Amino acid sequence: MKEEKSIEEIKSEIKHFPDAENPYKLLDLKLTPVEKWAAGVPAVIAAISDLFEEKTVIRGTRALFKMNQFGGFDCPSCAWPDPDDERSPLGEYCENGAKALAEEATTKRVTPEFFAKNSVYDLAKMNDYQIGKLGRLTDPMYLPKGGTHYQKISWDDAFKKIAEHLNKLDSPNEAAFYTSGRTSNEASFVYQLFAKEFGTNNMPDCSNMCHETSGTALIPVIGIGKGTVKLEDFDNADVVVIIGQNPGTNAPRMMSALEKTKNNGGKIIAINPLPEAGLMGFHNPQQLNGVIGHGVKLADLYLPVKINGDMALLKALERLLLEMEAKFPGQVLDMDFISEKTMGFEAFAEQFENPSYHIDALARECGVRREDLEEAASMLAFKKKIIVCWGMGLTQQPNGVDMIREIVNILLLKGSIGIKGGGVCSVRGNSNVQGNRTMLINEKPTEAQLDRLQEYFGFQVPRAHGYDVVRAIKAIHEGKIKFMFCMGGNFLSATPDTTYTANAMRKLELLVCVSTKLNRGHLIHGKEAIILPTYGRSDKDIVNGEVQIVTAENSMGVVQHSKGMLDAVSDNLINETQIACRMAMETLKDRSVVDWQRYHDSYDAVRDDIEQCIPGFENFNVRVREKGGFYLPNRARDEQYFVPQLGGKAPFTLTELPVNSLEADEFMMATTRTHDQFNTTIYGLDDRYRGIKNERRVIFMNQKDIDSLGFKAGDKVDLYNFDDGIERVAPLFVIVSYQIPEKNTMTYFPETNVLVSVNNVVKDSNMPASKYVKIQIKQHDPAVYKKVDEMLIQGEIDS
Ligand SMILES: Nc1nc2c(c(=O)[nH]1)N[C@H]1C(S)=C(S)[C@@H](COP(=O)(O)OP(=O)(O)OC[C@H]3O[C@@H](n4cnc5c(=O)[nH]c(N)nc54)[C@H](O)[C@@H]3O)O[C@H]1N2
Ligand SMILES: Nc1nc2c(c(=O)[nH]1)N[C@H]1C(S)=C(S)[C@@H](COP(=O)(O)OP(=O)(O)OC[C@H]3O[C@@H](n4cnc5c(=O)[nH]c(N)nc54)[C@H](O)[C@@H]3O)O[C@H]1N2
Ligand SMILES: [Mo]
Repeated sequence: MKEEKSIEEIKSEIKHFPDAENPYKLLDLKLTPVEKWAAGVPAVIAAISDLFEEKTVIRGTRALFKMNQFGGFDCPSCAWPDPDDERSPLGEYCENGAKALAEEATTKRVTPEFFAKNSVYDLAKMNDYQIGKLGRLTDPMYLPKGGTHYQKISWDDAFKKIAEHLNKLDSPNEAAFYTSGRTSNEASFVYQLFAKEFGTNNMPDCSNMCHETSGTALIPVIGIGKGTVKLEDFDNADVVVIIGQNPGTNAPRMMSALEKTKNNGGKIIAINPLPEAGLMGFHNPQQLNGVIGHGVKLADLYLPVKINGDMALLKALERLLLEMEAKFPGQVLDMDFISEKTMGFEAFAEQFENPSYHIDALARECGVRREDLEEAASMLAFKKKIIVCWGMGLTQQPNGVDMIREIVNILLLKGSIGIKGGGVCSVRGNSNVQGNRTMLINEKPTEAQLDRLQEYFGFQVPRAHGYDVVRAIKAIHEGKIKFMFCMGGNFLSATPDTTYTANAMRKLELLVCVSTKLNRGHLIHGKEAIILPTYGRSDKDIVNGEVQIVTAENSMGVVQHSKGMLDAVSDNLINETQIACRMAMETLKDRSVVDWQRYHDSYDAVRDDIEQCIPGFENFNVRVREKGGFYLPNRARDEQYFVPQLGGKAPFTLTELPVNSLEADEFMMATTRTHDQFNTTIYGLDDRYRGIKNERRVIFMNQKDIDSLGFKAGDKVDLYNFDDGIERVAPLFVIVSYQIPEKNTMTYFPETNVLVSVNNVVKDSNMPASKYVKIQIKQHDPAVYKKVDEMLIQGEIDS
């Protein structure tokens, strides 16, 4: 296999290598019809052709059939659950799962020879798409102070350097330990235990950008920070509401669940500024009628809400439900449930005396016609089995916590939580992000959790809360964090305010990234940097000669095992659990009271101790080997027992309507995902369902706004944000005319993260509000490049 490629060779292989003079040169955008159906034949073809491109056909297809099967491995893509009982013989995978697998199963390799040939400076000129296509990392690499090239380092020496850096810090709180959401339960548990024994709760994680808002919202109102439905509830639901989520792209297997809802007579309401293909219709690729038939129409009602208009919309629905209850007493609201299981109903109902809560005012505010709001309310009025699903469209709004509590208010009115066919469904993102939290990866663990660890292990656990993602970025800037360890992820590209964050990362004394593939986060680095290569979910993870199982928790609280089956691309990889153990042993040495070697040698040993420290894992090693795994306890779901401090009741929450004002020249921008990416991993350059081919630097706009600015579709523009009085610019985007509410725009992340101020955060959860960014749109001016932070493209500049 030829591996030592030069940049020149890569250039010739990868289409559209950026031009150093004009780094943002546009590709050749083609518009195709916007699709009204998700999945189906093109999906399967696209999936398979992706595997071909990666030259991993046999490896890939063999693996594809093991993915999400009993005894197989868990798809590394999203966190949507697998059916508890039957698994499709055609494979429980989707187009995007196949793409994720193709990225991971690639046999292309990024070797020490490759790093010797290509400087960090040159590599950083590539974009995320190109970097991702280089292949899997094969060996630990080290970038010395002032170095231009990453060099091979032995694992022993890498751990020595890490330990040296950690031990010379003035305080353990000068270190931060980030986690992305793919890390297994076993690795997560060991990793957080090390951070705590080292002495810090600085554990920012991708939840801080994803569903932190959901947890923050739910714990005080239903007593648990997770959803309350099981997959089978979708079979029984009367109505499923999907708000701020794009299932066709980001949780494609959810489409099969929605299809069952429809087949059983349930209805779907979709609330989204964009009429996403996956909300409108579905062809099931795993059923013959899906392949050749007409598919299923999904949304019975589509409400084109304005960005951040959801609160007004939810309040309108509540007001209408209260009015209907007055007309049909006892038939619309569940008064028994309200009186027995909730608190604060009177104050809740009274708020609707506020004149700004008049239906016409609320309709104007959310941008949805009054008739449509009335239709939505009447679809809910006489039904009880209601599921509300949400995603980033709500959690990444400044008032996301309030909006999710407003959803709970509606479900409390209807008595719909903790019943068959009803409940809350926060659709998680990364495949084990929920499990990471269950394993105590959290910058603010509860006292009870810490007490239990302290009691079991006998060391003094740190009690002070640590930094979340946004606070960590600021702390790095201020010199309060000097060492950062990233267990997976792409911290630089995933986080907001890219220029600001990049400048922070350069100040770190040491940045360590445990990764499967090279990404931008390795190239905008600290004064020293280390890359540690590891296994992906589909790889065989061999310890003491045996292929191991690891466990993960899906979006519905099911813990299942996963067993990789592909031969690793290099024999110099180490699994994440062993990496954490070796870091712990080398750093803490005799200071430690934990038997790290025991964990290092056996995942079963880790699971035994998880069982001792975390509720719900009784008999873990036995139960996890059972077909389909097991559900973690969830009293809200199973017993309608909500907040313990309130005697198990759930309180109604009084929230406020946000004030959404824009200046005449301002537009609201939400950042979203294409159908061809997994977060910062860019599989391809299309967004097929939205009709975009071969370009990511596009901005979706309403035709009226395009006209009022004097532009035409296809015009080139630069995007600006001026939060906190700082000019932020994302150069060279192409205007696409789209069905989107006026004054609203949509772009793709990570390209527009540069426009999201680090101070633009969600109240209470402190997540970046990356779906609520005020921008100005100006005609493209080539002089803009002078304003762009060239360091992002051109490598290190001393700070
Ligand atoms: N293939 C694939 N799968 C993935 C991922 C991926 O990148 N690729 N990422 C994974 C991760 S980590 C996550 S968190 C999930 C994310 O999955 P989603 O939550 O679906 O994420 P997004 O694509 O960011 O955007 C969701 C939707 O919010 C809508 N939206 C934007 N603003 C508003 C608003 O103000 N109100 C409403 N009602 N809607 C709004 C957008 O139009 C979009 O349809 O997917 C997971 N699965
Ligand atoms: N503007 C804007 N920003 C956003 C979002 C948005 O909607 N808009 N979404 C946010 C959300 S929801 C999330 S979850 C974050 C995601 O933030 P992250 O989780 O940090 O980012 P990913 O892109 O998922 O991480 C990809 C990298 O993980 C590594 N990797 C993949 N598999 C493995 C593995 O098994 N082990 C290890 N160790 N490494 C692995 C690879 O090197 C790959 O390059 O981004 C957030 N950022
Ligand atoms: Mo996420």
